[in-house]
Amino acid sequence: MSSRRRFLQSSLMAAGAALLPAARALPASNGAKVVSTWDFGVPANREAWRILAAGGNALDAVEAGARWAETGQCNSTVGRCGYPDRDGFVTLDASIMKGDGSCGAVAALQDIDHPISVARKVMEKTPHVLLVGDGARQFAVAEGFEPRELRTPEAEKAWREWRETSRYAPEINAERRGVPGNKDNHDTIGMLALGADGRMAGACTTSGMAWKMHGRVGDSPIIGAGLYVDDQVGGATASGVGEEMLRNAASFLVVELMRQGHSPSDACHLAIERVVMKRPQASKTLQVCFLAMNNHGEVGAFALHQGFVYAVCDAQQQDTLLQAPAVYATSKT
Ligand code: SD4
Repeated sequence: MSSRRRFLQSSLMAAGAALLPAARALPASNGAKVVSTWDFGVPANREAWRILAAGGNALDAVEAGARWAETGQCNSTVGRCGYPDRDGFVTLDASIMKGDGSCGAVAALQDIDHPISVARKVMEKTPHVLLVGDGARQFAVAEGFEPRELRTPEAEKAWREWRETSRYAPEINAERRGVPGNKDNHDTIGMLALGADGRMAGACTTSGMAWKMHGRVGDSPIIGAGLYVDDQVGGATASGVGEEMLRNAASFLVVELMRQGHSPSDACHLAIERVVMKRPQASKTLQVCFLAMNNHGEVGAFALHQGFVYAVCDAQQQDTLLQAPAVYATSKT
């Protein structure tokens, strides 16, 4: 089947299809909204919504949602339980950004299970935007974060199994496709929130690509790649193989496309087309996903390959999970 036909088919199949109905509705309150990547975005959004529904701000909301993803679940792609790099180290990346341009991030952080909160401290307490490696860890400890072992027995077992082949080949939506022994090697949480005051914030946190080279940093802690927010326009976040987002300054690109008048959905679609245009062959085997929300609370998403889902929560709808349209209907070509 031609790529074009696959694209049309998947767009028709996937566009806006609600996978889960709204479970319950809170009293319409304040125009606040939170969105996040993947299915674990549903419980993460609930944490963020608790804050927004009580009139709290978008920054506190995204930090709370991301913190839930980091420790409230045991997931091989975010925070505690994250899969290690090829040398066996769990190294975490995270960024946080307010719509006024304030931002903070950490990369290749070890032994600290809430990188998103360390990123917030970088934003609030240092003159810098990004701290990495040992320096990030030292800063976290000085700020009162308790170091702990992040590598779980399950992650260690998966790593030992992986070492039998030591093959680095990110699978598209691996867990969802039931690929044996290749669980969830990319599923970052990216979250965007709009507060009742019209201010926005975003957070992005991940253990990065499983089995990456030691020292590899992905898009998630890089402002403009894995996350970008501007109160004047809206925000965008990304998931998937971070090298593609880095090459394209992708989240910034999505926000700038919205600034030019594109809807969040069109902006994500155009950014995906840019990824394809840059590396047409690689695009057939990698997953890249964008999620955007403008400052009116309109939401859109687009992925290279079908299977990217995102969660939406506001006063009218909680626990809503939507499937993003994609260029390729199948995860393998
Ligand atoms: C990275 N973008 O480190 C992250 C991984 C990810 O879905 O998003 N996985 O490249």
